[in-house]
Formats: sequence, C-alpha cells, structure tokens
Amino acid sequence: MTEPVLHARRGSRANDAVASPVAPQPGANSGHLWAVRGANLAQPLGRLCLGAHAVEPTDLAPILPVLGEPSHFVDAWCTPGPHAQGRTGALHWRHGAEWLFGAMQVNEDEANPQSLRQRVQAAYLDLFQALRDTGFAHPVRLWNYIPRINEVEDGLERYRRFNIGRQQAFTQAGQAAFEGAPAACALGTRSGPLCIGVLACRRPPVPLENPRQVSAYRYPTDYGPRAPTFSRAALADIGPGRRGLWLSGTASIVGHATVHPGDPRAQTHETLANIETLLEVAAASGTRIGRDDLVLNVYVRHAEHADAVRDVMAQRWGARAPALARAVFLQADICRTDLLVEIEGHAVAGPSPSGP
Ligand code: 3EB
Repeated sequence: MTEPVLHARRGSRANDAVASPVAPQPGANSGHLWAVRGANLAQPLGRLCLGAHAVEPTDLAPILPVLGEPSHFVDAWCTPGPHAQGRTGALHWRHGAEWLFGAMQVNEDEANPQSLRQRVQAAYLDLFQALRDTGFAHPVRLWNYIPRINEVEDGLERYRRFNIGRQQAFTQAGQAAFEGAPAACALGTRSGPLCIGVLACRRPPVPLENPRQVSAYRYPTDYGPRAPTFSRAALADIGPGRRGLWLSGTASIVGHATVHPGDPRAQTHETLANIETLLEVAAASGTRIGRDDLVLNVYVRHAEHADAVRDVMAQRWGARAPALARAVFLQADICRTDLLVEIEGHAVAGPSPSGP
C-alpha cells in the first residue's frame, strides 16, 4: 500500500501519537500528508493538544476546557520521515518532504496595550521567515488561540488588535492577505500565552470561499480597522489519490453580519448550513467530502450551551453521525461577542490511509 504524505490522528492521550503500528515508512511517497483522529502514530510533525500538555516544542497546547469525556485529545499531523526540525525566531517547526508544522507561544508586555498588535506582527513575521528559510512557502492552515480575545484595551478589542498585527505581517512578508489567504481559526483563551500553529506545504493549496458569506478579508471596518486574514477553507493534495480539506472557524454569520444573537440553537443551525455549503463548494471544485468525514472541534462560549449545540448537530446530521461522534467540544471565547458557537476542523477525501 502507498502511504499518505500527510495524515492527522486524533487520540485521547498526549502520547498517543508517539508510537504507531501504522507508522509511515521512511521514503514512502514522501510528499503525502494525512490527518487521522484517534490512533497511534510515529513521530508526528506536530500536534494540536486539547486539554493536554505540550510534549514537544511543535505541539500547540492552548489552555481550553474540554467539555465531556475524555478530558483530553491530540490531533497529530503526520508525514513520512526523515524529518528536519528547528526554530526560526519564536516558531518551532518540523517538516518532511512536503509538509511542515510549526507552533509558537507568544508572551505579551502586560504594561503596554500596544504589545498585542506588535507581538502578533513579530510572531507572524517569524513564521513567514521560517516558511521562506525552509522552502514551505504556502501556509495552508493557521490556528490562533488568543488570551482574553474580547477584552477591550485602550478602546480597541484585543481581537481587532490581533487582526491589525496579522494583516500587517502578511502584507509586509508578501503573503496573500486577501484572496488566497490560508484557512484559519481564532479562539479566545482565559489564560496562558498567545498560541499560534501552522501547517504549511511546498505547493499552494486551493482556497475556498462561502457564497453565503462575505469573504472575511473583505469585512467592512464595522468589525475592526483591519479585516481578518483567512479564507473559509483550503484544499490540498495530501497523498496518493487523497485531498485534505481544512475548514476555517465557521460561525453564525450570513453576509458579514452575525445572525441569531442570543440563540445557541439557531446559531448552530446557521453554522452547520455554512459548513454544508463549504462541502458543496469543495464538491463543485472536484473534491467530494461528506459530512461524515469531518473531524471537528466545536467551541462554545458558554459551557452550558454544549448540550444544545450537540442536540442540533444530532438533529441535523443524525444522532449517530460519525462527525458528531468524533467531535471534541471545548469552552472558548469567540471573536465576536455575539457569537456563541464556532466550529472548525478538517477532512480527508479518498482512500483511507489505514486501509488495505
Ligand atoms: C468569522 O467567520 C468568525 O480571525 O482567523 C473564524 C475563523 C473567525 C477565523 C480568524 C475568525 C478567524 O468571521 C470568526
């Protein structure tokens, strides 16, 4: 069997991704990438650790309460070796032949309200420097976990400060800040440093937009002086016959406006409608991914809304929907104060990496 170039495995122990019975063989189709949630894996490039501590410098471990059992998960991003690893500025990275994962933790200067924008800009400049130095020119997916995201500092919300620094860095580094921006999510933590993770490729992904929504990079200035820098989703080749889909954080937004403020059930329906639309857009571009293939992280602003969100997902997709069974629910702040739920994730189209 040909091994995928990249995969991601989701497991519930921090070291689930350390030893694997299906470890890719060195040299096998070294361009492939895959992502599988749930099993063991040899040396991953890096991990998103939810409710779990970082073990390696390329682990991204935001402090977020996991709602339900088990209390901790890891999504390990894996690609055949040999790997190279290093650090560029604040970014710790590891890469194979075609894929790179990087993670960083950024501390702020508590005394300086300008520090978030400045630190975000510097962090993203480090990240782009790392991508240039290693030859992984194309960020595919970014994960942003921002402490106290909705707090207002000196008259401007911290998410809006984050957006200024991020867009400045993209522009300064010559990265696509509008059409062609990577997929991303941005969630709020109550404590800990700013955590940024990146999955990058040697070849450019295909960005997707949602026809129900204004592109985030074209949001009017009602939502802040600089628009957020992300595409609604990204598609990329990840192995023989396989395509990866990365869904950006998706919420109850139609056009550029939040809809159903105060109503977690209606927000969940709208969010799922947005995700379903993105799957249709992917299908129209030639990548058929069903909702059963989705590996999702569900963030609720208020832990007590988790049951309602889960219930709406079950109503809409079926009580036994595989995407619901493997979804992880977390408590996080969301980048608009009127948003109660945000869902992000990934999926793989094509033959299963662990299949015969
Ligand atoms: C939205 O659609 C909801 O700033 O990187 C979703 C995904 C959101 C990514 C980001 C923000 C970001 O605008 C918020």
